[in-house]
Amino acid sequence: MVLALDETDESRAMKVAEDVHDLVDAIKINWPLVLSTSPEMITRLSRLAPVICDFKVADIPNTDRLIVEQVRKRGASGVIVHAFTGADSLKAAVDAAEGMDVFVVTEMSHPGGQEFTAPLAERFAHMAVEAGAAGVIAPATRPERIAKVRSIVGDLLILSPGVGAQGGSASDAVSMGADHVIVGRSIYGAPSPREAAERIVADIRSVKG
Ligand code: NUP
Repeated sequence: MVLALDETDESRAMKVAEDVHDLVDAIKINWPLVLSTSPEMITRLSRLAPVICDFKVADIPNTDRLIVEQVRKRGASGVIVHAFTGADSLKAAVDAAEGMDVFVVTEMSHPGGQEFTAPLAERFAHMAVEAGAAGVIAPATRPERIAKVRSIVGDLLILSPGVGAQGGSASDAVSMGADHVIVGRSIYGAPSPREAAERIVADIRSVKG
């Protein structure tokens, strides 16, 4: 399970990370936390768990390269990028990542994800394979789409957001082929983040063994 730490209060964010770090496979951080604190958070959190920077990098190849290099220098283990910018941008991101994992967004989990990303999701999945990405992002809110993406990406990693607050279920996502679910508000917004994380881990174990 990947914790989406979109908490914007620095001390609360650190407290949640410290409380659950041994239960998670990675901590995913997005612009809200980086902008409310500093990029130094990437380095601090990476002492607790591998950090994935969900910056949805989507620019020309040179800018993608520059962003990915900085993410890597801060100590992240992964970065999330968009594919709609084209194969050249995606290749630049993968080349700049060196040992870091690049995850490519396929179909987004929110309702609006059906407008533009869903019709192109399979193409994005093929692009991820061709570019040599480590994995893709596919929606836990539409688990049947995870299965479709799995049929394209083979043994690439699939990370699935949309569990809990967006209505998806961790066990459904994993049954349909997700390697890891991404969970934010249902954990960091819970009265006991650790208990919430334990419930999700138990739900995943119920189907994964
Ligand atoms: O399609 C996506 N859906 C999504 O929710 C791609 C994402 N990267 N995310 C991110 O996952 C989103 O930005 C947030 O950080 C996390 C889900 O958080 P929550 O809905 O569990 O709070």
